[in-house]
Amino acid sequence: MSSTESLPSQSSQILPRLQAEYVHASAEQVLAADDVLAVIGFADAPAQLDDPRYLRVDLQSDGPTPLEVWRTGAGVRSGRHGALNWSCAQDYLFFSIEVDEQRAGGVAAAAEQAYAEIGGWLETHPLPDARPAHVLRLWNYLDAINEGEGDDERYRQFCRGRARGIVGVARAGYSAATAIGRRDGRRVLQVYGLAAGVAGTAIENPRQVSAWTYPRQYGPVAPTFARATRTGANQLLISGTAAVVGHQSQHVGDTLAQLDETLRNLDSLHAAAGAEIAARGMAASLLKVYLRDPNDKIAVADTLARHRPALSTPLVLFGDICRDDLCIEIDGIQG
Ligand code: 3EB
Repeated sequence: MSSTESLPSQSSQILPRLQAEYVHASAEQVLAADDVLAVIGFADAPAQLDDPRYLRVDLQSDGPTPLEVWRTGAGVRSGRHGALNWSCAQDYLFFSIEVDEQRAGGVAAAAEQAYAEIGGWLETHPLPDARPAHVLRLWNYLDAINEGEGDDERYRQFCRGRARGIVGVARAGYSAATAIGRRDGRRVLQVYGLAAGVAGTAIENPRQVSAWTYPRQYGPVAPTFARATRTGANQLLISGTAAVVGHQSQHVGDTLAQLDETLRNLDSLHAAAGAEIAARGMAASLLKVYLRDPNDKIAVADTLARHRPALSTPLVLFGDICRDDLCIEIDGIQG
């Protein structure tokens, strides 16, 4: 063990802020800068680029769709570890992996494999000086997430495999996450995430039962995520948040009522994350709204603008929420 690893002050080390923004530009142009840690494309963005910092998630939007760009500071390095792509700068790591479901033996096996590979890569100590990396945030995208009846639903199968594979990723506890369904017919599980040399703090929402304690009715294995992660830079990484109170979906069939319930959950989560996070609030956050029905977009945008005029314009993407009775979910990165 090196001398720095044995210092108890490790977790109080300063982590610079992650800058996340939506950018209207070509991915190639954005990736030319060496302070760019990651670029996530949606909709019409290129399906693939020969750069480990880039991932396209095939969720549609309407109108011109920006790229999501994460910047940390100059000197970004990047590479591949088996099927996993990574980049690193300023004590942050970005990683992404795509697993073909058929080759893995189904969606549960694909999830187990994706998480096992992330865990295996973390064990290689990808940060400089072999300092341990802590996962702060995970995003999961899979095709046809609500397909299958009861416990055969693909989301529930995904949860089974994730729970088996995540052990080596979540040794210190679960991090914030999102799980959303694509509609591209491509049976490839996509997982990407953020890790850092400074551990985050998991935050739960007092209005909601912790996801990993959901009762049996939602599936054989509960989802393994925290409601948010507060980072060492005191930024709140907000999980996909929906109209779940306790463990139950609220306002089934009413997207605007689900939106308002989601906003109440987001307020409650910010309050639970501490005074500094609560004071900064959601106004400076990069928000993403996932909508099941594209026809709801205008009403949702209008309601958001009226009820929360201080918020920046979210990126609205059309996708399936992991419970079939939810029509809307919001996630975010506090600036
Ligand atoms: C919920 O509150 C809504 O399985 O990783 C939100 C965020 C949801 C993440 C996941 C699921 C996940 O249960 C669903």
